[in-house]
Amino acid sequence: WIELNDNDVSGEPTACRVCGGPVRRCLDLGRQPVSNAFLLPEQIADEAFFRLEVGICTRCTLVQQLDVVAHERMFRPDYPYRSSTSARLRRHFADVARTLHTTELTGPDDLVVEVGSNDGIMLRTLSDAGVRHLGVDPCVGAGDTAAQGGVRIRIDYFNERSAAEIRRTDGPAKVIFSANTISHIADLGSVFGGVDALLTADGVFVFEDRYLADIIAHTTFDQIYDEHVYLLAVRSVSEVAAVFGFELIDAQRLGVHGGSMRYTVARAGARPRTARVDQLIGEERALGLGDPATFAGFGARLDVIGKDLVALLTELRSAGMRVAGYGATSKSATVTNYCGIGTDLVPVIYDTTPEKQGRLTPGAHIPVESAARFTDPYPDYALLFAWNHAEEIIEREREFRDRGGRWILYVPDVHLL
Ligand code: JHZ
Ligand code: ZN
Repeated sequence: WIELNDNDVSGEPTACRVCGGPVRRCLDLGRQPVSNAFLLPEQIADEAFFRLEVGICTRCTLVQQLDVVAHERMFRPDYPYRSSTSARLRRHFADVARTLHTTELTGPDDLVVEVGSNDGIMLRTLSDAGVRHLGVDPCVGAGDTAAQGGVRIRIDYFNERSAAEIRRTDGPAKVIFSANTISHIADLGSVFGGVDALLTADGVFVFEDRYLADIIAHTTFDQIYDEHVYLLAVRSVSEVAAVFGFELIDAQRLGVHGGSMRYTVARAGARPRTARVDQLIGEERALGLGDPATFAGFGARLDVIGKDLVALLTELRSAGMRVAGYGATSKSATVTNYCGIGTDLVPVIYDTTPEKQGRLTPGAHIPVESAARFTDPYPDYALLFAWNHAEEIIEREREFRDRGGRWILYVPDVHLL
């Protein structure tokens, strides 16, 4: 498994993964596990850790991890995350599908390919509508669920090789879509190479990802974990696209995952660029998103959150209160491991995902139990790791609060609900 990278502690800038420019280190979140590697007790001895450090390229402004976990270790056949556990996301991706269908997939035989199709949350709607489609995802478990829902799946990584094969068998794609996957792929050259091999001359590559400006504004430091190799913004995506002969032609803000952006990319010069792109780049400049100093403030704020959270949990334990976690998110790996929160402070985390239940969380080794057991009996306090689904979860579990329970949230600061 992975070792901390000891030869990489000199503080010297390393080269940007995309443009080769100098990378300034700006944040160190310490020793972290593979965020979706939920463990059986006998697997603890073999657990892997890496150093989670983030830097910013002073040339193209791309925010990137310094050490990257190999994708085969992250996106394994038994990768447990399932997009469809959230009703809000099911609605969101049904809307995405309908929009793509009416705006881009207008020809009778147009093909759409999704990179990282997970359990088919988006393609299901297009499949039902009879649109020619293919989901590409290396995770067998999620892919099987998608296939059972009528979605055509290729269990594979998306890159030049797989894209060229798809083009041979299915022809070019009018749309290549992806949600919360592009930032997970360290080799962006392989992604754009794949898009180049597969996309029609006037097609679009549309992808969604958490937005750096929202991460900074709300201090959602837990969005930084192994899978999020890049924290994308409009300026950096625009630069990255240009490196590979593409152009960012539109960007649209989205509310999901605590604030995201939908990027629309086309071959350079193939489509007009909307005014929104330059407008957003101007706003990012005003926010200092390309400036390493912005991250110093972010680091200071996240340390306050961490200290406040541990202080609150320690106080509740001393007072004999029962505390439980809710939502065994990938994000929770960063929170628990950075703050040193283990079973002494949070003895259990409830979660609806069967693939995570009966296992231990990475690094912190907190047992995950079925969300059905949350009521049995209710804890006094519930730490909401799935804060991005707060509305949905608090509504479903409203009896918890009715009976005097309180939710603990830690973004944008530690507070009770
Ligand atoms: P959620 C994952 O992040 C990983 P995570 C990945 N890197 C990424 O970018 C995003 O998704 C898209 C549970 N839950 O969505 C289910 C309940 O128990 O915040 C999940 O385990 N009850 C690809 O893992 C977790 O919470 C509920 O009612 O941070 C939510 O995970 C709901 C709605 C969820 O993503
Ligand atoms: Zn760069």
